[in-house]
Amino acid sequence: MNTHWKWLLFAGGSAIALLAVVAVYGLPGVKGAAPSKPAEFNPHTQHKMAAMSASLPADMTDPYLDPVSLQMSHMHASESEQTEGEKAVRVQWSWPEGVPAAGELKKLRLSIADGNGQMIPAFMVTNEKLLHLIAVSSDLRFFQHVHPVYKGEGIFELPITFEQGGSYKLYADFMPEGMAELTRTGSVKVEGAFATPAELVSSASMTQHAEGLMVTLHSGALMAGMQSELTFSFRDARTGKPVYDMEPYLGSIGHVVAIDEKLEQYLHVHPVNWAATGPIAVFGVMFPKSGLYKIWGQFQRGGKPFIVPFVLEVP
Ligand SMILES: [Cu+2]
Repeated sequence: MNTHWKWLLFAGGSAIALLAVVAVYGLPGVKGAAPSKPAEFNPHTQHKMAAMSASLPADMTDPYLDPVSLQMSHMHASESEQTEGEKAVRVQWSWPEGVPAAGELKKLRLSIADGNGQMIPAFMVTNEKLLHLIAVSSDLRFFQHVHPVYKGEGIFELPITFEQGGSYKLYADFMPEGMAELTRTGSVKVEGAFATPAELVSSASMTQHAEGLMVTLHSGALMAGMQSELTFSFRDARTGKPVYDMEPYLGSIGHVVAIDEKLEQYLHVHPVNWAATGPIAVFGVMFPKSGLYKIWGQFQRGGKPFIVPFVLEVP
């Protein structure tokens, strides 16, 4: 029942967002001329239009992009939607071999317990893993997305190393059996040399080269609190041709993590067109607050996973 509500709310929110997009951008194909007949409501087209709103070139389309997959796309339960039992779930972060200094490999342990202090015995697989751990330096320069191994009895472990000294924030995404997917945070202070924290500035270009590809982030009309889309497009860097042989990374065409400069907002988003192999990967996002966000897109091609980071101002 709870899940149904979330879906209804999400579908409703999406519909409003799509209508807003139509209102702002108008209907494609009817520019400058009055339409001979009223535009029919076709959810398929409507959704494509939302993708097109992110000023996508004509050769960047995905015929498999449809509203069903939009609803199937993954959403984390926000704090307010969580049950009392979910809210009570705690992660204890510990370093059984000591806290690592820069460059040292040390074991990180996560112990996950419910509100009664009972270890949580079982977790569901999400995106091919039982637990996803994102670690970022406080200036968002360093980013890791790793998968601690389940040892049973609510305990996950992973040897991890941090390139530089400084403060790191840790985010664990996991789904205890019978609960929604939850995110819990921790932090670690890593001794050792660290460079002056880099100031976060908006990316000058929304195109980057990675693994022989030209990857472009199309963000369309973003606004805090509004459902919108981030679309990544992939071209061969030499020929400029759209690329159709992207490979699944952790079960879908890609993953996006977004964190704001104050490290208060955290989004882990899965693609709408999760089964696509290019030339675009579309992510439904809602930035909870305005501000400067760093966005890491994770993709794979030719057997090689890669990360493309961008920095975006969300009004
Ligand atoms: Cu992961």
